[in-house]
Amino acid sequence: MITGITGQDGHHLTSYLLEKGYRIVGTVSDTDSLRANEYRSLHPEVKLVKADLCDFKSLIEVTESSNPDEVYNLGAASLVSLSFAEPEKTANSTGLGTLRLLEAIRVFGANKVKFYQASSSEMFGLVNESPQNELTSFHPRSPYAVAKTFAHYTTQNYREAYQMFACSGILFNHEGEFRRHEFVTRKITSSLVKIKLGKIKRFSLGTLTPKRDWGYAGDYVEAMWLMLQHSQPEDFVIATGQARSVRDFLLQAMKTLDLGQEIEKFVDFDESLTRPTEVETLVGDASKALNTLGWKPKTSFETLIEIMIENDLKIESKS
Ligand code: F7E
Repeated sequence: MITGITGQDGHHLTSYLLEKGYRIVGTVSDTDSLRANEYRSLHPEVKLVKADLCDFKSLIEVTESSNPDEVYNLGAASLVSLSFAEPEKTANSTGLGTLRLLEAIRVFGANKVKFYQASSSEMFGLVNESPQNELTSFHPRSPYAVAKTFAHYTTQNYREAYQMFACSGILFNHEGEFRRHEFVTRKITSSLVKIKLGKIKRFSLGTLTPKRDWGYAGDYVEAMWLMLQHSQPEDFVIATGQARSVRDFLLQAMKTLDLGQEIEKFVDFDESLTRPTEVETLVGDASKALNTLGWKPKTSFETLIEIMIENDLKIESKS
């Protein structure tokens, strides 16, 4: 069972698990939404069931009816910037939603179900060491990160209190062809592609200095699965170990599209795209995942950008 199945990671995880012969049930809050219909057209063999992380009854029902062996909790209000405008909604779905789901699983078979929680590098926030690993302390800097931290500790508590196989993957930024346009990487690749095709002349960004550890989402879903096949439930950092700034991403995307290296030609600064509290630099140390699970990222920063640009070129040339 996968919550948030119509999101970026849901798409990649679906393909990965179907290849392994899994039968998948995905939960969506609205079975008729555009995203649900898009998802269905790509994965018609997956059953979508209406359930909402903010509605405990629906989670009890879907857990009982689908009787899952593994649960991947990918559902969340995942836009950090939006969480400042909607802090309560974010805490409800991203934070309390995880608690509701764990409670539903506890009621219906705690001993059998393996639970994966999508934790986030945003929990490290104002970091006190670099790179960050599983022992680095958290200092969340947004309502989103606070909610994810609550969900992370709740998962740990259910593991310890009820001996559940519940673990968290602390995933650093991961991007790809299914990334939504609100996130900076997709905004950059799709806008530059539109510029290349002559559809727009310029676009706006917030601050270009923050650094992130950007990997490919297709590589990261393998780590989720590996965590649930491990002999015991443990938390793992999943990252590439390399930090690049938003500016680095922009320049590499411009290079890939042969658009030169003059950022000012295409990009305006927009103050409204900055955050009340920013996370300056995140970079992960995934050596525990390498040593314990044998996981390591396969896709380079340059290839990730190529994948995203190729995909945007296909979409934008058609429309
Ligand atoms: O921002 C800066 C922005 O929104 C990255 C989510 O998947 O990864 C993601 O969170 C950086 C920030 O991702 C724009 O200020 C500049 O410093 O793409 P983002 P994020 O906040 O790092 C973590 C691991 C998650 O868990 C989250 O769910 O880019 N930035 N200009 C901008 N960001 C956006 N969105 N839009 C801009 O115009």
